[in-house]
Parts: sequence; C-alpha cells; structure tokens
Amino acid sequence: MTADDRIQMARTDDRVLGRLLTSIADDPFSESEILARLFREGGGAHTIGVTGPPGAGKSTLTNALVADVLARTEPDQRVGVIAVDPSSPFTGGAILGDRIRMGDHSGDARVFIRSVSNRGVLGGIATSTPAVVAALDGLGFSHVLVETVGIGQSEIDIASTCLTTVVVVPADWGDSVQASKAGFLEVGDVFVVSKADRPGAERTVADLSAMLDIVPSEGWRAPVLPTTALDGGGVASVVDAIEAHRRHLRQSDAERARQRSIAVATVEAAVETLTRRALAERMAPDVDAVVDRSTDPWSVAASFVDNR
Ligand SMILES: Nc1nc2c(ncn2[C@@H]2O[C@H](COP(=O)(O)OP(=O)(O)OP(=O)(O)O)[C@@H](O)[C@H]2O)c(=O)[nH]1
Ligand SMILES: [Mg+2]
Repeated sequence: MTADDRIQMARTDDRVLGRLLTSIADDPFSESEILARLFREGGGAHTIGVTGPPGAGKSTLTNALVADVLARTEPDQRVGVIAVDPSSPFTGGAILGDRIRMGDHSGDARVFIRSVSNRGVLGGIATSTPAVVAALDGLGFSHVLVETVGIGQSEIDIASTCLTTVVVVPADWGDSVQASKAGFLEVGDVFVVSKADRPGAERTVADLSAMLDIVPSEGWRAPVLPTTALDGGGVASVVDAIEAHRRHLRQSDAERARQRSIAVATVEAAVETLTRRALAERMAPDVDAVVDRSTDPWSVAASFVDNR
C-alpha cells in the first residue's frame, strides 16, 4: 500500500488512524514518508496544550473544552485529543481513568482520542508527541488538544508543541509561590483556576493575576479564568480566550515566533530520538569493554564525540 493510500484510509477509518498514530508514537521514523506528506499539508489546526499539576482537573476540562469547541465548529471538522500518559502506552489504569473522564466523547465520530506514553521522558510530553500532533494536523483536524502530565518543573515542552498553552491550577492549590518556581507563568497563554466550586478559588485567581502582572506579556495578557468543568461552568470563557489567543497570534508577529519554537522543538525531539538510537548501537561493544575494565567510560565517551 502506498503512503497516499494509507493517508486516505486514515482519513476515513479511525481504526487505521489509531494504528498509524501508534506506529508514529512508537517510532516517527518508521512512518517518515507519511509524516513528510502530512507535515506539508499541515499548519491549519489550532493546537492547544492543557497542562498543570497532577489531579488539577486537566482531563475534566479537556472534555468540557472539546464539547464547547465542537458546538462552535462546522459539522465536518474534527477534534483530536492526545493524552500524554505517564505510564504504559495505550492500555493500563491511568489511561482508563482518562478514557472514563473523557468518556463523554468516546462515541462521537467528530472526536478522536489517543493516549501516548511519555516513556519516562521528563518534560511532560513524549519525544514523539510533536509527530503525533503534526499527523493529526496534516490529516485536517481543526483542533488538536494535548493533555500533558503535569510534573512540576517541566511543563515547558508543551508550550513549544502547541500554539496555545492552557495552564490549569486547582482552586485549592494554596502555595502560589510554587507557580512561579514551576515556570508555569511563562508558558501559560490562558490560565484556568479549576474546581472553582471549592474554597480558595477567588484568592487563587487574584494571586495568579497579581503574579502575571510582573511577567513580560508582549502584547498578550494571559487571562485567569475560574471553571467548574464538572458542570461546564466557565468553560465557554476559556474557549473564548483560546480563540482570542489564536487571533492575537494571527494578527501579530507572534505566530511566526511560536511556529518557529514549535519547529525547533520538533526537530530537537527527532534528533534526540535518532541520536539515542545511534548511540545505543555504537556503544554496545564498548560497554562490554568498560564492564571488563579494559577501558573506561570517559575514554569511550570522548571517542564518540571526537570521532577518533
Ligand atoms: N469539585 C470539583 N472537582 C473537579 C472539577 N473538575 C475536576 N474535578 C475532580 O478532580 C479530580 C481530578 O480530575 P482530572 O480531570 O482527572 O484531573 P487531571 O489533571 O486530568 O489528573 P491527572 O491526569 O491524573 O493529572 C477528579 O476526581 C475530578 O472529578 C471541578 O470543577 N470541581
Ligand atoms: Mg488527566
């Protein structure tokens, strides 16, 4: 089957699409011909990262965002959701949890939900996530939402994978100082204070807004919006803000800059994949020599880099 045939089938059959994305998530280079084609056709999707600390309500919010986005888009447009899961790929408890919370849309033909493993890579997203996002973009999805595991220090990656980054902070997340430490403030284009039905929401909104006052904004002031995503409360305002951010990007030089950082991150991720693979292959014989102590790790490392 040619690459074009497979692309055509992936457009019309979600099982084919699912298998293609599994293959891409596993190893983007195994699908390089398809990715090359899809990438050239892409660029039309609004890619939206949803990040925040564990249990912040990211999946619940993502589910509600999808419902609102679907209500606003043409019937022939599709929304993709990628949940980057900290544990095993495609099966396992945590993913099941996400499936259940996103269950509202599991039977909706306009929604495609896929979990990818982050394979223990720090940074909140897997190295193959940019490739999966690019594939859905190239296949014509109008919106691609990426929910990332929030792991404290390293939400930065998601900001260089998506056009708009939504940072979710729970209402009762008392220690707001952590926010600046975690680098949340710099990456967020839209801030959501989730679980606003709980005590502390107003204070968290105020604290975040005050902190954002001192972050350089370059023409876009990130709004701080309370939600109770369980019942849909505040979700429309979040989608309004996400759309406003997209318009802001379009109307300023910021879009090119954003796309540039996405390009850099995507190339870097691909280089990392290839480099690790090549290194593992080249290293194997020398590792035995290190174990035998007939050479040492530093001499081996130097021999690679100097190419002696
Ligand atoms: N009270 C209240 N609880 C909420 C709200 N939104 C989410 N929750 C609850 O918070 C818990 C975590 O929600 P998730 O959406 O799974 O959070 P998450 O950030 O995706 O979690 P991980 O992916 O495991 O990091 C669940 O028990 C939700 O029911 C809300 O608006 N109000
Ligand atoms: Mg989740």
